[in-house]
Amino acid sequence: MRTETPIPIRLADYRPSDHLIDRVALDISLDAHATRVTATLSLRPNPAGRAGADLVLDGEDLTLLSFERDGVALAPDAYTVTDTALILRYPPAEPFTLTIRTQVDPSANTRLMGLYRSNGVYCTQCEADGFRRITYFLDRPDVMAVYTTRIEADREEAPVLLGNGNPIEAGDAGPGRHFAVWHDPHPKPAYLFALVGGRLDRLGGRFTTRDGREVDLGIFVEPGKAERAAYALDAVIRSMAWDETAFGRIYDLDVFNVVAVSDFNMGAMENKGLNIFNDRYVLASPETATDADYAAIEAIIAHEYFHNWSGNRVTCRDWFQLCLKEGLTVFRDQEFSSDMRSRAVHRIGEVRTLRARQFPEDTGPLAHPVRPQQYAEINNFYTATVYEKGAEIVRMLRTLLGPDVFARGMDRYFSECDGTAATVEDFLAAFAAVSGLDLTAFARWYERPGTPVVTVEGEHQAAAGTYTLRFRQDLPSALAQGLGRQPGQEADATPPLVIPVALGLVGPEGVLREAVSDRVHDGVFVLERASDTITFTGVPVAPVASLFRGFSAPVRVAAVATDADRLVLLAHDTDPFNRWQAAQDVAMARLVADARGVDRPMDNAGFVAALATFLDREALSDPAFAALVLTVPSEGDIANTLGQSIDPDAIHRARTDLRRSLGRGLFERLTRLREALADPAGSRFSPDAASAGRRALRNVALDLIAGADPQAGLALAAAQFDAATTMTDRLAALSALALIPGPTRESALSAFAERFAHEPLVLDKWFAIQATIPEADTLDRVRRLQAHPAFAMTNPNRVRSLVGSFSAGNPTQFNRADGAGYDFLAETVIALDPTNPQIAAKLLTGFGSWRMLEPGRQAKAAQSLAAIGARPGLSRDVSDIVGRMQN
Ligand code: 0A1
Ligand code: ZN
Repeated sequence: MRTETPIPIRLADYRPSDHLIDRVALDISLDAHATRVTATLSLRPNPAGRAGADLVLDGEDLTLLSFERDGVALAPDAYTVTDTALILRYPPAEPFTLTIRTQVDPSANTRLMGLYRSNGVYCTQCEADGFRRITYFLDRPDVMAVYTTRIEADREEAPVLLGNGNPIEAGDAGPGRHFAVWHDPHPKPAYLFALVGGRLDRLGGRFTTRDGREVDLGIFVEPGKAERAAYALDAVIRSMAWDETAFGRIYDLDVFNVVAVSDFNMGAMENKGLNIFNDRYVLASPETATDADYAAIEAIIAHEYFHNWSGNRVTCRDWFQLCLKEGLTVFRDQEFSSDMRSRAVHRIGEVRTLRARQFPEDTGPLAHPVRPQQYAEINNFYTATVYEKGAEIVRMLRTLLGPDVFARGMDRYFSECDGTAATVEDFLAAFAAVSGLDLTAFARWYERPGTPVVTVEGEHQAAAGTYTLRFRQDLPSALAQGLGRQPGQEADATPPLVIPVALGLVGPEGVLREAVSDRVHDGVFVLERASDTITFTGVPVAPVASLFRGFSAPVRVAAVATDADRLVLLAHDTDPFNRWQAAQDVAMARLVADARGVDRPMDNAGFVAALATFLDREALSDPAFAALVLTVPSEGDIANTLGQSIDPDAIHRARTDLRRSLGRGLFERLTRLREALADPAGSRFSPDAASAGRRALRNVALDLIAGADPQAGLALAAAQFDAATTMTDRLAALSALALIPGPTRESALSAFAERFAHEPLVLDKWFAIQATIPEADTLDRVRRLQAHPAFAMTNPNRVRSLVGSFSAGNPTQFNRADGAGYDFLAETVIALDPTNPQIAAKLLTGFGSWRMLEPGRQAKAAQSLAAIGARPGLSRDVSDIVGRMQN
């Protein structure tokens, strides 16, 4: 029998809190097993709430030691303690003070929510609802208070004591103990509370804000690793400067600290003035971190810093508004990275991530609106839809309004909503006010799940010199069927979305600049109806339409195009995104045909010739872009394009065939390119985008060479593996070797493990590479690796790199026809659920696309899901996902 489905919380039921908390004074005495917390809360009834209502404070896994009101111990019959709350009956109608003493055991906290210990360091994680695991509180984001925190600890065990805001006092606290007091003047919700206590090294820096504030910067890491924090510190400084110029946002405290911990459920957390990070997004050195790691550190440091305004100064009224801070902050960090690196290359990366993670989510059983209407467990909504599609909505808004009006709208939002807990409506109201536009129809993007499909048909009228484009928008078919509609009916039955279509026409010689339409402004046509037609004049030759330039809307495009059309775009379009897309489309046409088992394989000669011309012209001037053009779509991309009756083995064969064919066709060129792109002897490592681009192209070339001729690939990869001076090159070589069975691979894997035996973050890469080998004995290998001394089920990074890589990154072996991959994931989810339900639920989303599979595999996946669902005592996190997955 399945565990009961948890009761959902609904947006429609939102009510303001009956009470408010203005000030919080915390006194926290750290102890490994018995940490004591005294919370003094200044409360008052909320005029917007219900007068005379009971005060219900949230609490979880707390031991209540004492409870006073206005300095007087409360009689036991004045309050009730339950598993989830402390309830004060008949609270005063005037402001009052509660003093609550609780005790918690940080060492027993394996969920990593609330106060816990990571490698002996005390740290906290309170978003979304972890503060209630520290003390009883109104743990909801619309209750905002000013916090003063006194932290006391053993001086030896925790010489560093950090809190939110600015440090105001420190000193001795009896034999062997010391204390620090932190005060945060900015009112904040409890989810932004943080403290850290531990033995940590500090890399310090300074930043002077535009308004003259001298900010002390500190990156705190495990002892001995401070030099690995240099890139993160540099990224903090660049983020602070960028937010001043790009968004006019200035930092507002005297201190900004970042702490790296090794046990963390997510990437990082934007606690006010005290960001806490998963150490993989802080620590970097050329020997241990890849170029992708450096880029991720830069992006996540920026993301958390940018939250200081989009999230902290303006926070969310309730958790349904999560996209208000997350979508906007992802948009802001994407803009930052685009300014720091190549905008075109970055945009392609953003879209690849969106399509790889968000599109499948939006197509499967876990689909939800960017602003959900209900949830059973909010921790399950930190999703690609809320983050990545949320960012696309903000981007569309900028495309629709233009950069200047958009900037004015952002300013208005920040000034109107500063210090408040806001909603998506507040956000849109700021843009409506500055633009004079009615954004009601645009707001549907927040409410409608599913990736829309836009069908486009073009027709050239040679005699008139005109070109017509007919557009239609539809709900994705699965959703439409869910609503009981027939294909084709959707368009009329559903209010349309507002879809910005950035577009242009391209002829055989280049972009047709004379082609104009009165429906296209600044290169953008706005599709606001279910269907619409636009006409260009000044089109003497049959053109190719370049549609959704820069991926101007998160939709799937259905348009008929020939290889020849696509190759015109690759050669002549001015939009780099669509040039890349054109090459991907040509590749995908072949992959899909092959995976579907067409009788006659498509000819690749024209494609190879076009790629050769492209490489000759551009590979050396923009290697990062060339690397993307040459990258064969992933097995996941192919599955998403096929959409149903997926056979992962057929997809793998198709991709292997195309890799081989392109590698053979371009073999000499790729070999020459690798030589031309080699670092000059003695050159120093730089993580900048240009150097990373050269490494990327060299390593894509290696992959194609190995695909064409495994023996040649083996020799090149083995040599690169031995000679590598960067983790990027060493890992690329190891990845190439991992695809070629035999003793060279095994000895390279051993050498790597030995060299990095004391570098857990590097061993994560080693776990991941092995978990993604597309061979029949990989599952056995993964099971063996679970017993490796460096593996630990208690550490989220280890679990993700071994088990998560297997389920999310190894389509043929996770989806083994015998169902053994599914059984393994189910076992792991069940084993992890009691200690860390959040990570267990995340792993379980590996089943997210199970309904797309061919019937045999679907049946096996359904069995495994049923086995999980039948376990008694599942967490809310896991039962929520398993329940939605089975619907
Ligand atoms: N707000 C963070 C994400 C985050 C959410 C929940 C967490 O709990 C474990 C941790 C972090 C961000 O967007 O970076
Ligand atoms: Zn965020």
